[in-house]
Amino acid sequence: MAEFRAPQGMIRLYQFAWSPYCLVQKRLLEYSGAPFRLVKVSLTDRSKIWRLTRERYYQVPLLQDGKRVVFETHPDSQVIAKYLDSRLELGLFPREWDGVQDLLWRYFENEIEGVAFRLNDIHWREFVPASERCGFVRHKERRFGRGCLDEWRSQEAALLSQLDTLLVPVERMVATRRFLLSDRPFFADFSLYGMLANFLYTGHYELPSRHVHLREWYSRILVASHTKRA
Ligand SMILES: N[C@@H](CCC(=O)N[C@@H](CS)C(=O)NCC(=O)O)C(=O)O
Repeated sequence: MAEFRAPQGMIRLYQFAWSPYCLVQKRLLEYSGAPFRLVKVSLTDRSKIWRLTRERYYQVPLLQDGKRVVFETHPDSQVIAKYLDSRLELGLFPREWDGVQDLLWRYFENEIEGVAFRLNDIHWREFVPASERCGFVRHKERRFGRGCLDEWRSQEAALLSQLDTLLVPVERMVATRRFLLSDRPFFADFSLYGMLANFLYTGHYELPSRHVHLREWYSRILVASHTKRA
């Protein structure tokens, strides 16, 4: 686990508001009921993260808990969530679902995220601060090619239909359960929530109307709060 000593203080989540991966951890912290603080991170200047991790990481989210600094170690790791799960006893990774949850969060944080963030990014001018717009476009075009943002706008209908199809297995999962795997949320529920909260961030979109159980699940996970089990 990537862990270094840092100044005293409560749980801090270093993030920017529409990041799907930050939305996962923010909802998870809200669910836990533990006091925490959000620390806004610039899209382009990651020097704060770089310094806190002694030049080992520059992505968000990053968690600081008193003297501990916790961050991911590879693209599909869940170091922060597992740390919070054990620290706050949330029961998000029950042994009987080991492996299944790994498959689910990989699907959510790659397949679903890949379509959802493109749809949200179509509306980038509405949420990227003016001072960061150049850095934002530069970052996207370096990764996805020149003109990618306009290209995604031209593909909006196809991307929405792709997302609708990618959510069919999820709709079937929550057709018979209150949450994805059980009557209470596990980590996979928060993982999916973050990807969909990013998609819904600007208010331009709604969850597909035919996925009625998914829409009910979303209103449940949005307000779920942890109750200590006897
Ligand atoms: N697997 C990581 C992914 C984190 C990630 O990709 N964060 C993005 C923001 S959504 C980031 O900071 N990308 C690097 C950059 O913006 O320079 C996680 O779950 O935390």
